[in-house]
Amino acid sequence: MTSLLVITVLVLLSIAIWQMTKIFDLTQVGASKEDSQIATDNDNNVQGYLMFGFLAFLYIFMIYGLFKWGPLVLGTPASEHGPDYDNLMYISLAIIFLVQAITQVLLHYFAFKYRGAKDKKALYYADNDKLEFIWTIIPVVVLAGLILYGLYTWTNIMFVDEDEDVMVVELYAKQFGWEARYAGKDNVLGKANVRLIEGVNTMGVDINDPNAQDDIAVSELHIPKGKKVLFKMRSQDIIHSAYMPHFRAQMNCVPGMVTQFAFTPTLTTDEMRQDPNIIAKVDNINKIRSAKSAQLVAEGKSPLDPYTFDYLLLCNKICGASHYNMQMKIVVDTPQEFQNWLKDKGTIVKAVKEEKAAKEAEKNAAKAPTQAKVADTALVATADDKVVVNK
Ligand SMILES: [Cu+2]
Repeated sequence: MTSLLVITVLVLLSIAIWQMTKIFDLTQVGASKEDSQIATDNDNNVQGYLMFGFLAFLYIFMIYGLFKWGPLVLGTPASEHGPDYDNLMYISLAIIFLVQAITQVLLHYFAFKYRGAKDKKALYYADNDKLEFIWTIIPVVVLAGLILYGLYTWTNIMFVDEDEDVMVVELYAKQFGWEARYAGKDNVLGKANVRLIEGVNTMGVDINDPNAQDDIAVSELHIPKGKKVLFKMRSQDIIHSAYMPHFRAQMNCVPGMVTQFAFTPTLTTDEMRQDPNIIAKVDNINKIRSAKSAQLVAEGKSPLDPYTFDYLLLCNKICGASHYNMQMKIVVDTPQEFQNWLKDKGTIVKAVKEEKAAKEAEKNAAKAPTQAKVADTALVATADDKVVVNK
């Protein structure tokens, strides 16, 4: 609503300025004034220097952006393939940065140098094969190199050896949250289908499937350091994207199909909390939080909790109103801690059976008092000689 109001005000303001310039022009009628449609030397000079002004703006904004937002980059990668991924990105960024820095200067300088002047004539210059060859072949070589390097990195990251000892974990996306399922001892996920979702079986696991018998559902994801984890992603409703930025991992979750991504975590949550980059980030966030807390306390509200670092699984597809909050905590444990954490988690099959039994018991309990009630009603009816039917 506020933005609509702001846009309306801006539109009205521009119309007002436009009308005022028209009125101003009308008041100048008859005065001696240069109003030719052809640019004069003065016009050309102004345009030429404006080009330089724009170049200065581009560079100042670029340097400002580097200092202001540069520290927001993700920092130390926490997965085995993370450094390869970062190298590819930094090399691509460095090339883009260098090329744009050079071409911007050339573009703006030549626009200034060859600005219009009264006695200057344009030179007719048909073509130059040598020049065209140079400015075609250099980008071709650089881009081909970059693409090949990208393809090589991509296949390395995405390749999962079927015989390799990997731990299979399912990530299930839905508006607006995540659930995870461990494949259990057999390391094979049981079949699942959205039509089987019922009660505690929120992921629609087929509890009659032999592979599903040892599957475990959790709402907080733990993974062991140094073990390759193969994530199988599903979605219940629309396209989501499983995004684990610290591990440099992202994969779309598409309804009706299973997608996958595998990586090996290299730093436990505790180790990552000791990382100088993360310490600096956490300090910065807590500085912002304490300023906000002081404000909240002044307003008589409760202050914010201090922030501690945790790995996160986020959704990276704008999937609806609460998309921003679609996240799940990830904890990287040492292998021993992970085993301890997992060992007392119950299976989905067990939870479904327990729910069924509880429902059954509830039904029986509900049935018993109803029978007693019927008997009472019958008694009342005979005593008062009235028919009392199920009030
Ligand atoms: Cu989402």
